[in-house]
Amino acid sequence: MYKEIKGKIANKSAKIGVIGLGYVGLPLAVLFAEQKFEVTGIDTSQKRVKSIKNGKSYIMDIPTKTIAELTANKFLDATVDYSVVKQLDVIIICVPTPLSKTKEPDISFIMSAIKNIIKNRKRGQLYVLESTTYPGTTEEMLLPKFEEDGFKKDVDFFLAFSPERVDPRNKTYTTSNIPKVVGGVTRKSTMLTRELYSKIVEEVIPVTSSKVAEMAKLLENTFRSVNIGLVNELALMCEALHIDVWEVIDAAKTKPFGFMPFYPGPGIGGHCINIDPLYLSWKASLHGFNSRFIEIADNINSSMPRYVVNRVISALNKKRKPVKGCKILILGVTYKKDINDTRESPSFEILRLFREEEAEVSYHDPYIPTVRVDGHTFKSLCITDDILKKQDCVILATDHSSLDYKQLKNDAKLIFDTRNAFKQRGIVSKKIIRL
Ligand code: SAJ
Repeated sequence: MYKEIKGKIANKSAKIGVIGLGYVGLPLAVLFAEQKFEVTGIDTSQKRVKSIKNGKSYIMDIPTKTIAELTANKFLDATVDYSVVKQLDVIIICVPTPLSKTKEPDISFIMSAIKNIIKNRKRGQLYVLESTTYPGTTEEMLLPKFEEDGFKKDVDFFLAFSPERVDPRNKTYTTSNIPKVVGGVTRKSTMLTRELYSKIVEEVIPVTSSKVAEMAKLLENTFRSVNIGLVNELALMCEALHIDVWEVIDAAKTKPFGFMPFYPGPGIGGHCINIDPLYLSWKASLHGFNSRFIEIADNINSSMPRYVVNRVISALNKKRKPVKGCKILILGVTYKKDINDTRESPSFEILRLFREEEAEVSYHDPYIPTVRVDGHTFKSLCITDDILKKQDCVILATDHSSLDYKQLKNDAKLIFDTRNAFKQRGIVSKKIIRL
């Protein structure tokens, strides 16, 4: 079986399935299809499947022209029907791994995909999990499932983990030039997975187990969460010490080695940095290990929305304006600039907190027409001089490049800048206060 599937990967006759056609799965499917593999995407969303079948892209980084060409040339197809699995040789799983309501790992999407694969599998297939998860998931949760009915690893199937490192909107680093770590449940599985990804990625890094590959990914994102937590705490410290934290960071980053700048902000959004570390701390806690850095960073980062609201309230107090009834405009509800992803965005918490304070709160985001917070639907306000002049405070929560920073500075009475976006553009004014 090993020689057979290795040969199919080598001559690109291997039929590839990608489960989960989101910002990770679709670019991956496209890359294999562009290398002339026959790729079938499997997704639970009829809408996504229909869009691909109609040659249309729904991912900002993939032009519709690419999808149209690949589907027309039959290198790319999509379906909601798992029965296609029996015709496939390689299946890559890129489904979400969120947190449950109690902030514990929720791998139900992975396990549901595995169940459907097993119902339709054939001998000799390679399975690769890309969804970010806690160390041990592949070996402890997936391997026993694939070994059911007497199937044997390295004989009847191959299994590996390879972390996704997609950074949406990043023009420099794309799926094909970001080094790819691969770790199998056996050496043969690692080698096979390395063969597979070498067809689409410039550099593939084999490691000795799926656990190492799972852990490497979590280190990458925990590193970010902890350092963002550190710099958020430094921002609070500098406020107390009357030191400009932004100038401190700019000075520190002149050190050409041994330092990497992170910046304070209104909190952490997205589906990676504030979730992945909690997958790690949860797993560690099962082994009696208390990951203090992860916990402290999560506490600090989660407290930033409240800190922003408190800073604005005290700025309004100085102008003898009680926050109740004040007009507050939040600029940006996506979790980072120039993207249309609002998942876990701290702006929602800021909106919620100002509603609690009975302020008249609204938002504007060029990418997001409406949002729902606490059952209330907000529509993105259209920015006019008049609207800006009526605000008691404008909060810059997401520094979208397309915002008109000069107009904001001219018309707003008070601006709270959580991203140092104005100073970065050479715009300084007494009415602009910074995190
Ligand atoms: N943030 C800060 N200060 C910083 C950096 C980020 O407050 O110095 C905030 C952002 O505003 C955002 C959140 O943290 O709300 C996450 O930002 P991020 O830049 O880490 O962006 P993500 O969540 O899209 O992280 C992804 C990750 N990619 C993958 O997991 C494959 C991460 O590993 C990348 O390093 C990151 O993109 C990136 O560098 O853009």
